[in-house]
Amino acid sequence: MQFVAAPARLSTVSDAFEADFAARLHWSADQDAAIEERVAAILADVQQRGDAAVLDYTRRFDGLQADGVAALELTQAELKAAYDGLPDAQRQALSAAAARVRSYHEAQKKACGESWSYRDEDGTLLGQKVTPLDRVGIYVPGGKAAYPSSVLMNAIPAHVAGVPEIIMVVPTPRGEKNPLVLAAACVAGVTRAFTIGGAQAVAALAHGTATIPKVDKITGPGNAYVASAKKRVFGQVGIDMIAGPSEILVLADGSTPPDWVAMDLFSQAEHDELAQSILLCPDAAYIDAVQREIDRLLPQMPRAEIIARSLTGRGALIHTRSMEEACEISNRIAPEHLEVSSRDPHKWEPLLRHAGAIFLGAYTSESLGDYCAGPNHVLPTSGTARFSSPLGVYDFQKRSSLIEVSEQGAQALGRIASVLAHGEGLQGHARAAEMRLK
Ligand code: HSO
Ligand code: ZN
Repeated sequence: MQFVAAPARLSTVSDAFEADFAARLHWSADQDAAIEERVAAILADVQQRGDAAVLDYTRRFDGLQADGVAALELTQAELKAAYDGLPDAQRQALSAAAARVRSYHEAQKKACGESWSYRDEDGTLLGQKVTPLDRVGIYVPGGKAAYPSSVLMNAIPAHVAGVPEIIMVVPTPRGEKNPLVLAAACVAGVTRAFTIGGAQAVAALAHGTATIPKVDKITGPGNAYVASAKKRVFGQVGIDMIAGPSEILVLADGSTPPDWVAMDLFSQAEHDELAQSILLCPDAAYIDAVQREIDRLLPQMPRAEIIARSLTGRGALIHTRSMEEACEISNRIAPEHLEVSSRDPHKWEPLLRHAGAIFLGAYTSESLGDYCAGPNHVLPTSGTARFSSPLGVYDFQKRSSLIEVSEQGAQALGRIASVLAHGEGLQGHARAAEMRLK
């Protein structure tokens, strides 16, 4: 079967550019009313019947029979055995990736995850106390999107944050376990793991059952059912983000071998036919060269069909007037992954404001970031990098303000508070402040 990957060819000088650009970029995760209804029913059922409901859905959706939910728990010994049983190359790669992801998140914790305080001139102490969450749930998809790397990217920052209990759930259709996923759970410091999934697993984590502990926050990717369930339990528990299809934007000055760039575009396109791969470049001949490499390389790809659909449906090769203009357009898109494939990436980086992760220079393939560079691969998608950040240690921590007012401080603050409290008509507030005045 021959597939054709024909990303749209756009040019900023064309009158049609704005319209073409908007049409390519537009995408909405349509809320499927049937899914919403089914998820609502599952959540209610699990909340009411607990373990019994979880067992029923696991039997029905995953074809997995068990006497009780306890039988669906994976023991630490089983996780360790999966790790020990991996082929050497996989075990070493997993450990090396985990070590780098851990170091990165430790640095992140040092830089922005520590408590701080100061005393003002009255001797009043003010500060912020940072504490880890008590217990978090990590959702790991099963089946075709079972990524061991995502186990690392969710569990390691939680572990580094100091979360004492990390509960992993992973659907395991017909009981077929993915050894790399179990091994990743072992390396990443997962505390308990259950072979359950779908909306029923999200419900169990959010509300707790006799067997599944109730958590404070649920992170991790999932299908439409999982996404809908996470949205619904938000408020009851925290959630990370609702991830859309993967995206890559390559900003190229024409100095990188075009087959490297073509393969980088494939790397995200192969995730999903709704994934988005975009090239921005001021050199028209280079864009032609990348398209030629796309045509040449596609037939070699096992996932050629998905790549072809993704590139043809949502991909774009955009000719710009300059690199500066390419940077502006990139900011408008706010991609999940942004590769600056340039001889001089540091010249352009200051112009780039919105992106989940920025990969500088020809050697920094986005795929290295997906597995082992160190930074998190759970990133804002669908333009949400305009206002949100990669998953990090900070997602598994919270902050409490600390205030210790000195006797002297109470005099100055008491007068201010008293005036404002009277202004709000709140006598109790005013008098509490005034009682401390000398
Ligand atoms: N690129 C994905 C993460 C991933 N890639 C996992 C390979 N495995 C996030 O957008
Ligand atoms: Zn990827």
